[in-house]
Amino acid sequence: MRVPRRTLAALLVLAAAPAAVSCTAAHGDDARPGDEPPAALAPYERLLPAPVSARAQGPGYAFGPGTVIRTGLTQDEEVRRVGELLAEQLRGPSGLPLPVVGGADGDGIRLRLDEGAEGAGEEGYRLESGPGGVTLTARTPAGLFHAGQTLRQLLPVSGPGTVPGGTVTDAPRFAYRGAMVDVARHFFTVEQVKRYVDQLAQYKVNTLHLHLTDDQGWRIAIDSWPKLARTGGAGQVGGGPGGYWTKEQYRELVAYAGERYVDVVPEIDMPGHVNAAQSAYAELNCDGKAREPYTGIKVGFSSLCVGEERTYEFIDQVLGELAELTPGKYLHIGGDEANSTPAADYAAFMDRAQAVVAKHGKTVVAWHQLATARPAKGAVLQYWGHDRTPAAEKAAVAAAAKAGNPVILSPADRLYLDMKYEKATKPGLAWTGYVPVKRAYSWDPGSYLNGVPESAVLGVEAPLWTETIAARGDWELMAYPRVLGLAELGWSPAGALGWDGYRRRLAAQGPRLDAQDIAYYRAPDVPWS
Ligand code: TNX
Repeated sequence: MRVPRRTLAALLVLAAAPAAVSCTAAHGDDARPGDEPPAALAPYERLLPAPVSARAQGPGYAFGPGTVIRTGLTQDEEVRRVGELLAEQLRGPSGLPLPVVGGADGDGIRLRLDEGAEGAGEEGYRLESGPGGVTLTARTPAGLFHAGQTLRQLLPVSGPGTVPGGTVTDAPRFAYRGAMVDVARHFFTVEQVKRYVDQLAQYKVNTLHLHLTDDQGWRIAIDSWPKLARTGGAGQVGGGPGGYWTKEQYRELVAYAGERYVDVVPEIDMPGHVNAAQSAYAELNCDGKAREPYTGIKVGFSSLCVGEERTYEFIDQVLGELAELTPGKYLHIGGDEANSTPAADYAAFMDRAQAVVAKHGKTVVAWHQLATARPAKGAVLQYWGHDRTPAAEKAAVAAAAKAGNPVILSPADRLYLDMKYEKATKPGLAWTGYVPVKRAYSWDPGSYLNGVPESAVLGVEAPLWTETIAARGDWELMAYPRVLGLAELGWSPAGALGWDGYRRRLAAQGPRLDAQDIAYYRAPDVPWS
């Protein structure tokens, strides 16, 4: 068996480790309920996601009133911005002034862009801490941003402190590490979503997928079809007032996410899940009659009119405006649960929808049902099956992966954040069974789907469907702590994964989540302090 180079590097660090050196690679898979609570982890051992390698060595850097953040000699605007954002993030908990200055020499936190930094890739970094300061080195500003998030975890949750001496060398396993929010079933404001972006970016999640439309609501303003948002966005599940985002608000969210190196992937779900659009525009129905607004939680009853040319003018204009608003390379076109669209119509519709995405210069993402039709070259399939998904469906995904279509893994019985943890969980659904924290984490994306090798896996994503989630408390209860498991599965090398180590790293995040006022579920098999 070939040992991936990064894992090898981690093992070498372990093998070479003198007593003072610790490594985050953690093995063993079993929770042992009757055990003594495990000893507290040292700072370099508790990083989450676990880095490729980390070792503590020598004295550290006293992070105090005199600390400055130095953004290097190159006067790079973006590096300057990364430095400013890091200062802002560190000022809150530490209470220090942390001025951001140019230059590279002198004590403090030093951000260094080094295009030759070996092994760092697009997002990797190196962090070195000693008495004179902490140096963050990366090939890209994104790498420096991730390094800064690691630095945050090496500091105390509150107050000034010492960054222990040592080195972290790190890079992600997968390029796509995503979280999805369904703002269609229940409406959420841009401010609420920004809060999630902040929380996720600190754990190196780099993609925010927005499920913007569904039977119950249309949440994004489209100039050429103004009633989509105004009429189609008026309601939500349960009948409360819905809402929608203006283009300005959407742009603001995209920019905010972008500054945190989180790409936005907007989704317009079709040809099913379109009742909200069909309630706003009669012409989107084959019978020419507007639908009633829908406030229930059934799926699979609506379909665009596949034989009608006006349908394609509609998707061209909607996707055109969305492409124009979105700097990222992906547009998600749904394609799931089209139970009211005959198979041949579905395939014909998806052919045209994919062509529209290409025409507007973007790459298609769709739920994995697209594999049962004709996925375009390069179209990304988002797998949301589970242990009971029919073998033929899985085989279609494997065949598409073999033909070159990348796969995002969102197994519903692992990564669906709307699944209840256990019987007593108040919000949530349970159609895949319960998903405790251990189950959400304990699987390997690189070998999960038969016939989908690691090289075909673009990454992982945890969707938060909101049929039963209407407020921040429930959102956070369902997302946390499971979404941290997603972050680690997406980032950490396979050799660093393992429940026993993970549950201890997770427990160590408890005080951080508390300090950020995140309402997480205190899973009983995690040794929270
Ligand atoms: C399946 S996943 C759906 C959603 C629901 C979700 C509830 C997928 C592509 N479709 O429409 O909200 O289950 O868990």
